[in-house]
Amino acid sequence: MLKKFLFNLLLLLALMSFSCQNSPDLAKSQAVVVLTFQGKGIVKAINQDKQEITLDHEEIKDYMEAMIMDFSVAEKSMLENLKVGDRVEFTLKYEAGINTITKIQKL
Ligand SMILES: [Cu+2]
Repeated sequence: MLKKFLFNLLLLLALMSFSCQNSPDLAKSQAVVVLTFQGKGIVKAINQDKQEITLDHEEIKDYMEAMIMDFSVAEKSMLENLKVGDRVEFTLKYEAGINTITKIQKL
């Protein structure tokens, strides 16, 4: 009797952990939010090694106030023709909490 109870309990726990492990992961993978924003700013620094650019950017509509911050760029080559002081226009991709500049050009 006790054995059957324990078995049922274990079965229940197994089912619970199965559903708990799977449904949130599934929900997460289906709900990866990818957003893109357009921005403008001034180049403050370029770090080729870290593949980063520091921009003094204007307000990014529906996303950020104006500020100076570092951004990762999708490819190192995107930094090649830029220098400190350039005014730029950029496309920012937000995915799973990470910002990446996917396009940047001098204005
Ligand atoms: Cu910012």
